[in-house]
Amino acid sequence: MVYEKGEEVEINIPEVMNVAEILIDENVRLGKGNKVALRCCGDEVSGIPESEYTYEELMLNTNRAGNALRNVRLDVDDRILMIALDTPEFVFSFFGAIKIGAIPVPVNTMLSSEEYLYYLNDSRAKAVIVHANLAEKVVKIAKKARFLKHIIVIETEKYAAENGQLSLSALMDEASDELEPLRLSRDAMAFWLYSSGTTGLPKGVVHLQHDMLYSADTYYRHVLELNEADVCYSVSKLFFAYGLGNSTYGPFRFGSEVVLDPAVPDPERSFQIIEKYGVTVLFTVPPFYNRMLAIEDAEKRYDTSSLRLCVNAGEALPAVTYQKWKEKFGVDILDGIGTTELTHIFISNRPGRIKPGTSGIPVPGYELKLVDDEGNDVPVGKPGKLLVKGDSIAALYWEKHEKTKKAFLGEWFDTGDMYVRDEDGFWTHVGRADDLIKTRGLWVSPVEVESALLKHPAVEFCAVVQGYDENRVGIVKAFVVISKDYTPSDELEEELRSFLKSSGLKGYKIPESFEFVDELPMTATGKIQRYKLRLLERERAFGKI
Ligand code: 3UK
Repeated sequence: MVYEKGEEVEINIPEVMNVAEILIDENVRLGKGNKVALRCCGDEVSGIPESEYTYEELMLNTNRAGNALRNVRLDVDDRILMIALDTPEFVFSFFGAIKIGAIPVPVNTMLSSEEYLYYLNDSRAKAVIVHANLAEKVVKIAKKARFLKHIIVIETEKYAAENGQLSLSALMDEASDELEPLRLSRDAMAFWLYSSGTTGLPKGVVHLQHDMLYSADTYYRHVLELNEADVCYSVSKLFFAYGLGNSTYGPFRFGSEVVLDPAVPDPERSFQIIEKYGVTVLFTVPPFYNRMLAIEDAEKRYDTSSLRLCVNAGEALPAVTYQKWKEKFGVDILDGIGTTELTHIFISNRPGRIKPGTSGIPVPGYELKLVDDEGNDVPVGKPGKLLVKGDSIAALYWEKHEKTKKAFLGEWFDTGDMYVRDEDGFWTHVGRADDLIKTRGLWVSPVEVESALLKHPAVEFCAVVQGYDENRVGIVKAFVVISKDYTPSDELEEELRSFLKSSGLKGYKIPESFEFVDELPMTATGKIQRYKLRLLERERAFGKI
């Protein structure tokens, strides 16, 4: 049976607590109030200035934000949707909300009004905190948001609050900077994140007070060994579980410094940020490491000598990317797998113990198990579905009882990932057990792409699966059986792409690769067997398992 327990470590979580107090105020109490906690690079496009805050200023602003929310009658357990760019205001309001027991729910800043309406109603949010340049998307649907009372706007130098909206900075100016954090059970609800699946609507992942602390005291303490000298910079944004840890609770737990960048990610800009702020730990995803590697002479043009470690998550890091990066910049990339439900990373390579192409070994404080479809143990060397146990697992999917029962199995969580463990104890990701596709760090459901494709007269049948580009980075791949009146050609491929685009499908969901085939693998009942195509693509990119 494949079962492994990570190193046992002591994790001290109080029975009664407020996680914002532990992560932020504790630094001031320990005499680190004058140390820089946050720097924001600023962004001209949205009119966000450069800024800098010490731990004491972070604490006081968090208190102000908490009081500001209370002053508009937000209180314990009230959900607050956050559509905010990576700025200090994000951090103040996220932890300010937690300080009064309210529940911040950060979501992707690039979604549509309709998607925000779903999140507002599903979470029953009483307020939304939104950057002024994005507020229009909320205003459009505000009347349909059944529980929404306040639109609180983060103003910038270019964008102001409009009629009927509240200004976060105005509310904070009027609010006291003293706040006694509301201490609750270690098992009280603290924050939510949303996660999508192959079918159905996104699921609210309900996290508890102790979850961030558990991740900080396992992964960030024992794998990254963050300390006061570290300067953390995450290209992945705060609204992703990955970015949230990298740019808040991970570094805050150890009094490190964080660099926030509100702008759209750009590899040249990332090198400038590393040099300017002396970044010591860089966090990003495989496609972005490849974009950084493609910048010519970056290793000569920029001083990256401050980097002591780089971290990869979101998708498997190809061994070639690891090697190229190490040759060019002389620093390791630690690949590790995390999920929104686990809060953060639970299998990871360790400094000095890296096997490129694998996710590494269990993080201290976590246990791993591989099972087959029936839940039976699988033998060593064979792929199985990964279950994980550890105290940062979310409590449930909000009001999605059936999905909750399938994924949260007592102390274990079913990740939906397929893994193999080798004799050296390293764990390799070999794909998803479901049909979900990951590309550019984002999820794509094959069903959505297939139904859009099927509307084109040339498409008889199709199957959309996880594919890989020449760097072994995840892409969307479409297998298409075309109708009699059409012949396969590059033009047809282009036509399908523009057809999908005009149907309103988001750019990252449009297949990067098309393959025209005579038939698709089918079950006896006529169901397309996507998993066979998925395995084929994997073997083409990585060879046989
Ligand atoms: C996949 C990986 C191979 C895997 C995340 C770090 O990505 C994060 O969370 P999501 O909920 O997605 C989770 C799923 O993504 N995955 C993530 N990392 C890797 N596959 N190698 C990897 N290194 O399918 C997993 O189930 O968006 C990452 C920290 C917190 C996170 N939430």
